[in-house]
Amino acid sequence: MRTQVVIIGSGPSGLLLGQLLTDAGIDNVILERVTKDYVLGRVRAGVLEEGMVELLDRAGAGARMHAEGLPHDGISLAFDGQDHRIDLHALTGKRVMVYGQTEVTQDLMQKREASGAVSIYEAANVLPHAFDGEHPHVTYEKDGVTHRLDCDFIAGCDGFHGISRKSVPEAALQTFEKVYPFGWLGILADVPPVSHELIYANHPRGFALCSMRSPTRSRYYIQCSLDERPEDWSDERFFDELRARLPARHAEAMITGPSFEKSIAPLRSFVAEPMRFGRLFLVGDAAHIVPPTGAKGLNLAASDVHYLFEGLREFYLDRSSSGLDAYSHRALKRVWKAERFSWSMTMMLHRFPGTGGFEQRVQEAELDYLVHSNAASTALAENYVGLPY
Ligand code: RFL
Ligand code: PHB
Repeated sequence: MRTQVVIIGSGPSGLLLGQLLTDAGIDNVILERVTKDYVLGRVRAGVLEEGMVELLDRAGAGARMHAEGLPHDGISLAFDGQDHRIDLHALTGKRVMVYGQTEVTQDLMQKREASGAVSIYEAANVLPHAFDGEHPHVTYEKDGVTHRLDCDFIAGCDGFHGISRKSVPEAALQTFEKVYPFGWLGILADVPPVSHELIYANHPRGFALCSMRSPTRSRYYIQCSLDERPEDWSDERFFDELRARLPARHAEAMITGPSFEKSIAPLRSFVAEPMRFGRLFLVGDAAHIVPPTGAKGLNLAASDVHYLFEGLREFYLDRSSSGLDAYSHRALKRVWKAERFSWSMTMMLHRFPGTGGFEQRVQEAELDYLVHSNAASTALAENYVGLPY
């Protein structure tokens, strides 16, 4: 079998790239290791930048997001028992959209199905080959039979643990990594959110985040140590700890209820350079990871897709390789700015085990400066709503 672009991974990166290519008349096949339901069951990001909203519209997958998503004009930083609102819209003229990654994935899957483009789920042992030459191919197993897909290009959209990055010779890859000494324990519960905007809280007991998926569904997180287990956290214990980390007026107003998802995510910063090896391109989490504090993971995947799609479109429609040649450099420039922002939000909002009094005072000074300086608030807002592509 032959196609123009093989996409490894049916997460948001792979699906968005696939849809843009299909709409441009560029043939592509998606190979996914697990089932569709498994992909849809993963609860992850919730905040979309305007750039991503525009890309979903361009892919024709934005209708439900506009109907059901929640546009937000601001966020709150809570510390010292007080809320401090950052007016994203007043400071930048932009807003963010709160709409779950699960919904984005579902909308893109539906669109792909309607377009008739091929996705192969439960494809085992997916392996990219010969991508350093002109004629790459990908092999995979389905129902015990080995298949070969010849193609022009391979897009590695297979996340941090995928095979694409691992297939690149080690000497060709430079990696940068920072692992943080804590995780986030997150829950989903069908209770109204405590506030209609997100609250990022820095408290002596640790960081907390109040987010949401809809006016009746809340997504809450608390910083936890890496040896915690979700099963040791009853809903009651979770909500007690969350309330203890919030300003009194939120703690008192919080409506609690049974959670239906509870998990711990470790926090990591990671970048692999470059993002292109011959005819293999790394996209999204396959190339980089950010801690979730800046809400950037999914949005970076979208900007990578934008740069790669433009490169492929130019290659097929304008017969020019310049966009593909520029892909790694263009994507990495934006990736590193989001890495910096996510790292700085993480450092500013969490309590670090073993931190001395000096670092603690510096953190307090930074928060105080941030909310009282128009310049500093604007810098945060500009990064939070997303830097231009
Ligand atoms: P994904 O979503 O990981 O999708 C990759 C897909 O590739 C498949 N795959 C393979 N397919 C074929 N062969 C193989 N060998 C394969 N190996 C893997 C996988 O099954 C999967 O379907 O990557 P993508 O598309 O680049 O999208 C990136 C985003 O998912 C990611 O940046 C965000 O979800 C990160 N992230 C968060 N970002 C935020 O902005 N806010 C959050 O709150 C947030 N929470 C999270 C997160 C990521 C998490 N991970 C990675 C464990 C919470 C978690 C737990
Ligand atoms: C979420 O809603 O899951 C969410 C929102 C903002 C973040 C991280 C996660 O910074």
